[in-house]
Formats: sequence, C-alpha cells, structure tokens
Amino acid sequence: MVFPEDQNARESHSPVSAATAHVPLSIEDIRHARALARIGRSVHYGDSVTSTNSLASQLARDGAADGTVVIAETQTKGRGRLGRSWVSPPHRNLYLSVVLRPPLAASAAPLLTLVAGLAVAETVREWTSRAAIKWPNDVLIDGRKVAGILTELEAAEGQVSFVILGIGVNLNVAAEDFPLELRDRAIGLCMAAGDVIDRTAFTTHLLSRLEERYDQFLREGFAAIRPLWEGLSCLSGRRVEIDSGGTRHTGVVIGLGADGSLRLRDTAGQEVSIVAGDVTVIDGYA
Ligand code: BT5
Repeated sequence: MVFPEDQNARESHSPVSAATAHVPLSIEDIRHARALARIGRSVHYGDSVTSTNSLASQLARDGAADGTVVIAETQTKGRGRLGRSWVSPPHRNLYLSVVLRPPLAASAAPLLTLVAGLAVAETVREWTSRAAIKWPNDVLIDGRKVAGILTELEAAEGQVSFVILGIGVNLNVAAEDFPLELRDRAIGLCMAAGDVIDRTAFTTHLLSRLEERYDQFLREGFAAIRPLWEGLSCLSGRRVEIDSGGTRHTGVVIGLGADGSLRLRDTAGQEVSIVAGDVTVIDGYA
C-alpha cells in the first residue's frame, strides 16, 4: 500500500492487479481525523447510493450543516456535468459530496469548482507528481482523467443557499475496470503510484486540503487561489478546441481570468474568455 510519504520511492508505471484493489475505507478513522474540523465533522456513509450529490442535496434541504460530507462505496447513478454519467465501481474509489453554505453570490459559485480542483490536484500530487488540473473540473495524470468535480447549486434571490461539491477520484482501479471507451482516457491513481492506495488516508488528506483552500478562498478571495491553480494547470500555452454550449473556439490558452474563465488567444489573435465548456487539447500533452 502506498502512503504519500513513499511517493518518490514507489512511483512507477506498473499496473496494479484489479484483484488486489479492494481496500477497506474506515469511516470511523475519517470521522476521528475530522472531529474538530469544518469539512467532515459530520460524515454520512452509504454502501450504495444513487449519487452522493443527490443524497447530499436532500440532506442540505433537510438542514444539514455546512461541511457535511457524504461518502458512498458505489453509485448507481453517479453523474457528471450535462447529464453525463460517472463510472462508479464499488470498494475501489472515492465518491464524495460536501454540503457548503458559503456567503456568496450565486454567480460566484462556479469558482468553487476551481477551488476544489486545486485541492483535489494537490492531494493527488501527494501520491504522484504527474497530476495536473484541466479546466474547469478535471484532474489528470499523464493526460488521463483521475478525478472529476461536479458543483451543484441551490440559490435564492441571487445568493447561494447551498452548494453541493461532488468529487469522484479513481483510486484502486486498473485499466480493465473501465468501460472500453474510457480505457485510454481514464486512469486510477494506483496505476501511477504503482501500488494500492490507502483510501482512508487519501480521503482524510483530501478533506483537510479542501478545507484549507475553501477557507482561504472565503478569507482572501479567488485572487489567492488563482496563481496556485495556474501553477498546476496542464493547459497553459496549449492549443485547444473548446465546445462551449455548441459554439466552438480554437486558440492557445493564456491562463485563467479573475472570474475563473479560461482565456484564449484565438486564431485571429483576439483574446476570448470562455466561462463554461469542454476542452480538447489539439496536439496532446506530450
Ligand atoms: C465530471 O463530469 O467529471 C464530474 C464527475 C463528478 C463525479 C462525482 S462522484 C461523487 C459525486 N456524485 C455524483 O453523482 N457525481 C459526483 P464531466 O466533466 O461531465 O465528465 C464526465 C465524463 O467523464 C463522462 O462522460 C466520461 O467520459 C468520463 N468518465 C465517467 N466516469 C469516469 C471515471 N470514473 N473516470 C474517468 N472518467 C470518467
């Protein structure tokens, strides 16, 4: 089993046998580690749920406190953005949602995806230095997706009522655990780290990183997060194509705007800011 401290010694490209990859998750240890914290002071755990985001939304509507966490071993309807699905094999990965009640305008809520992306990437990097963030909501290892973030919002009169921050991280999955169409686009952290990942350690590290960056964002604003995020971005300087709600943009990525948009120099030399979309890197990550 690889702990973050072992990273340099253990990093390799060797795949991990799927048969060795059922590592128990100790919710008691997570609760103990987060007993005095804001994010994870209350942890709900389910063996199988439709979606941890759905369960967290329900809990939030019923009054769950800021920082309440939902974790499941598997999801029957794990979801991504725009109705896409999130592949959620049992007992191998992390499927987690957090109820947040930030004092924010609803229009600022998408910044939380970037804040969470930074925290997830920093955590993954405790196990492998090959991880990077891909705008807006992915964490990649060697160009393949290891984690995705889904931020859902409930607002009233332009203010956030609550946000559900959903995070899925592939930990102990081997290539053959993914459906065929994802095999060359998805990766498990164990595949990069070269050994089975301690899911309990990963989860506690992630929650503490998330709290650190979330508090920093609330205290100092997105300006404090932006340079850290840019430092881990895999897109800066790359030629990309972006599908933004059916409109296509092609250009070279300049960086992140102050509002969290992705700034591009398009083929006509104009600067364009994209607020939402799916990015394809034209020449790959090599
Ligand atoms: C995302 O959407 O990447 C957000 C994923 C959020 C999942 C978490 S799990 C806990 C919480 N509860 C939920 O129900 N959701 C959240 P998007 O950018 O739209 O990417 C979705 C696409 O990623 C799919 O269409 C697939 O191509 C790919 N994909 C699906 N499952 C994957 C996996 N396990 N690993 C890597 N890629 C995957």
